[in-house]
Amino acid sequence: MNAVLGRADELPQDYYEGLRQRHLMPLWPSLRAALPHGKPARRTQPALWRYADVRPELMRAGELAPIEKAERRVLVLCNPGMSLEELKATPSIYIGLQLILPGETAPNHLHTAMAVRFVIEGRGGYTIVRGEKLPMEKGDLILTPPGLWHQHGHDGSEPVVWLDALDLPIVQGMEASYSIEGVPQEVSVQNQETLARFRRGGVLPYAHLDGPREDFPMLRFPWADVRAALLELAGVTPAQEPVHLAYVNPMTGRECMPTLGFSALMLRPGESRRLRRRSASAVFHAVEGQGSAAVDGNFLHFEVADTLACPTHAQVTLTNGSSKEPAFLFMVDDAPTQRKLGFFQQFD
Ligand code: 1HN
Repeated sequence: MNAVLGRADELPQDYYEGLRQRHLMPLWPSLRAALPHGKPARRTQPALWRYADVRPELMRAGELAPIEKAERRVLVLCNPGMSLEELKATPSIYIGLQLILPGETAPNHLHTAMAVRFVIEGRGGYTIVRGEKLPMEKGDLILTPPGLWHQHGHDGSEPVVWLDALDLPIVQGMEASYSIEGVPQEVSVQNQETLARFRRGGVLPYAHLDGPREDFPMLRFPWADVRAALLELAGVTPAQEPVHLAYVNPMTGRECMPTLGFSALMLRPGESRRLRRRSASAVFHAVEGQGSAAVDGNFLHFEVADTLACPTHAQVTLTNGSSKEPAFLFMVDDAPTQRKLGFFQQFD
C-alpha cells in the first residue's frame, strides 16, 4: 500500500488557515515527511574536518579570545548539511576542539548534557571531575558525566588541544540543557584512585560485588591501555572481523555513558574495512595513521587528528593508507540512545 495522500493545497483555504490560527495541523499532508518509507530522511552530510585547517584557527582563537571571555575556548565542528547555529556534527552529536594555554583555567561548572574529552595534543592539561584530578595525555578519554562538577587546568608549557563530544543536541532537543557555575573544586580524591580501582576490566574491588552499582566508576581511560588492548585483540581476531573495543562501565560491562557510545578501532596494515551499516550516526577521529573513509560513496582522505561525521544508516568503509603500520580511530556514536529508545538496528 502506498496511497497518494491529500495535500494541504487541496483543502479549502479558509479551513486550512483557520486550523493554523488555532494551532492545529492536519497530519496527512505531512505524514510521509514524518515517516519516510524504508529509510530516514537525513540532512547530515558525510563531512571531514582537517586538523591542519582547524588548528591554525584554534591558535588564533588563543590570541583573540582570552579564557576569561570564553570560559571554554572551542571551535565547533558544524555539519555542512545543517545550519551553523545548530552546532551539530550529527543530529545527536556535538563535537568541538578546545584549546587551553599554559597556566589557564576553565572555571568549575556542571550541566545536564554529558561530555567527554579525547586529547589531541600537548602535555600538562588536566580536568577535575568529582574532586579527582585527571591528567590528560594524548589519546586519553576523560568522562564528565551529566551533573558532575568539572573544571580544566594546564600545568604544562605548550598548548593543549582536545576534542569535546557532547550529547548537547539530544538534551537541547528536550529543552533540558542548563548549567550551574560553581566555586573551584578542591582536589579531594587521591591521585589516580579510580584508575587504580577499575582499570583492569576483569577484576573489581571485592566490596563492589555486594555494594551499589556505580553509574560512573571510571572517569579516565588512558590511551596507553586502549592501544595495547587493541594490539593484543588484533593478535586473536580473524582477518574478516574488525579490531574494535568499546569503552564500558567496568561494573556493568555496558556503555560508559547513557546517551553516546565511545569505542576505538584499529585498522591493520593495508586493511580496508566495510563496517556494518547501522541506524546510528557516528563521528570518527584519527588518532594514529592515515587513510580514507568512503561514506555513502563520498571519499574522504584523513590524516592524524582529522575528524569525520557519518549520517544515520550510512555505508562506511574505512581504509588504512599504510601497508606497514596500523591506524587507530576513536569513534563516537548515538547507538546507546537508539538502543534505549528501542530501535537500534544493524543491517547486512
Ligand atoms: C562544556 O562544558 C565544555 O566543560 C566544553 O569543557 C564544551 C559545549 C557546550 C556546552 C558545555 C567543557 C561545551 C560545554
